[in-house]
Formats: sequence, structure tokens, C-alpha cells
Amino acid sequence: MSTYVVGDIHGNHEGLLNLLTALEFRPGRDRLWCVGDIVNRGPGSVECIQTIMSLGSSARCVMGNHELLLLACAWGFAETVPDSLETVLDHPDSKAMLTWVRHLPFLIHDRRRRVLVVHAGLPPHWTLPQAGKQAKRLHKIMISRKGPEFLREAFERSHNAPELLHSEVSSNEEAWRLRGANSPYYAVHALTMLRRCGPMGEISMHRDEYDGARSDDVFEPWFEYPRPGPRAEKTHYVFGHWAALDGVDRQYLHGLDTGCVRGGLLTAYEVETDRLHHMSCDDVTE
Ligand SMILES: [Mn+2]
Repeated sequence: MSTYVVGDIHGNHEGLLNLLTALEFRPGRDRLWCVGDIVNRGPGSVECIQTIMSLGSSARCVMGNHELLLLACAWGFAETVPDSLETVLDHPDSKAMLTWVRHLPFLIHDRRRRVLVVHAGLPPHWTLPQAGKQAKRLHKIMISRKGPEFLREAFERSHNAPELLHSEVSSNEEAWRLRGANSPYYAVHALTMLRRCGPMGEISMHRDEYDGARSDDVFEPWFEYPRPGPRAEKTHYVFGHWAALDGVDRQYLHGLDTGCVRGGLLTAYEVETDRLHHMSCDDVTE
């Protein structure tokens, strides 16, 4: 039995199938976990969802920002609907697919194997139990009646929040600890969008820093800070979302977004052997 955590697939269905073949993946025996962003950009969003759904309990996937965008498109408040997501909305099985996406968890934490899977990152000031609580709370909101309204507000704040959150921190540290850092809007942004932040999880103000291109950034990548709490040090953190890093391969840190949709690699982390696997992919963007 092997557990493979797969990086951002982004609608590259052929890449996904090639990887599963190369791994000799067998549903029922092996397990496939995804770091999110299985949809959008590439042409095969529908097929990627269907393939992963068809694996039933052999597959688990965490929520990525592009899955949230898909829900925003379905719920009518996305600014624009990309063609590659339109295919999901127009599909006869869209209802089942959207329900599946809406129910995705924000975190997978296997305590026994000490593996944690998140799409973007964890703010440095969260302990692992706190991260679990935040993720559960978001999941509950998303599947409740309040889900669409919550996401609409989260999208709104996500556009303004970096500045807002930063000013809250610098003006009043205590208030930030009590309020800002505990807000579900902050949590959803962190788990699905975080790249660089301050030591208390302050989010970078400048959007152009998000891809890590700026070297004079005052903030560090979220994973460079020590994490409080027991067992936090010797846990394997597996994440995606940051293609500009072109993968991270450290003892306890596995960044899996290696740009498979733009002709890079699709990367999988094998939990039991602590090894990475790569599949080269064709550029499938238009
Ligand atoms: Mn992403």
C-alpha cells in the first residue's frame, strides 16, 4: 500500500493519467491525496474531477484557490468565468461535481504518519491543533447554507485583505492576536493563498510579491518560521500553490507545484518511502 500526494494538476488530465500509470497506482490498494488546484488553466478540469471522484475512498483532495474560484463561478460572483471552468459548469454532471468540490476539506492531517497536506500554507503562529480547528470550521461554513455568502465576502476581502490585515497588525498587535488572526476570512485566505507572511501570519501587501519574484520582500515564505506546539517540528508539510519555487524538497517540507500545466513536471510525494516522483508533462495551456 502506498500513499501518493500529488501536486497542482490544473486540468492536465493526461499528465495525471501518465503519473498514475508510472506509479502503477491501484485503487483499493493505494491512496491518492491531492494538494488542490486540480481544476482550471488546462483543458481537462472535468476529466480531472471525474477521475479523482471515481477513485472513491482511495482518493482525498484538499481545497485549492482554483476550486474556490470554480464555486464562485457557479454561485455567480466571480469577476470572470474562465473557459476551462465553464466546461465544468456546462457539464450534465456539474451538480455532482460541484457538490464534491464544495465538500473538500481544507487540510489533511495524518497524525500517525505525521503528514499534513494543505494547498498553500499554514500561518506560522498556528499550532497543528489550531490549524485543524480552523480548517474544520471553514469546512463547516462552506457546506452550510452560509457557504456562498461567506465565499463572496472572502473573495471581496481577499482583494483588500492584504493591506487590511497588515495594517491591523502594525497598529495593534494585541487586537490582531485576538481578532484578525482568528477570522475565518483570514483562515481561508491563508490555507488556500498564502505564500509569504510575517512571523504572526501578516500577509504580504503587494500582489506582485505573491509569486516570490521580489527579493527585497520584508516577509519570508510561511514555512521559514518555527512553528509552536508539540510535534510541529517533525511533521512532513506537503503543499502546492507556489509554482515559482519549482518544488521544495527538504527533510520535512515538500512543495509539489512544479508547473505541470505549463510543460513542467507533475510531482508526487510518496508518504511511506519519503520519496518524490516526477512525470514530465506537455504544455496544455492555450
Ligand atoms: Mn493555488
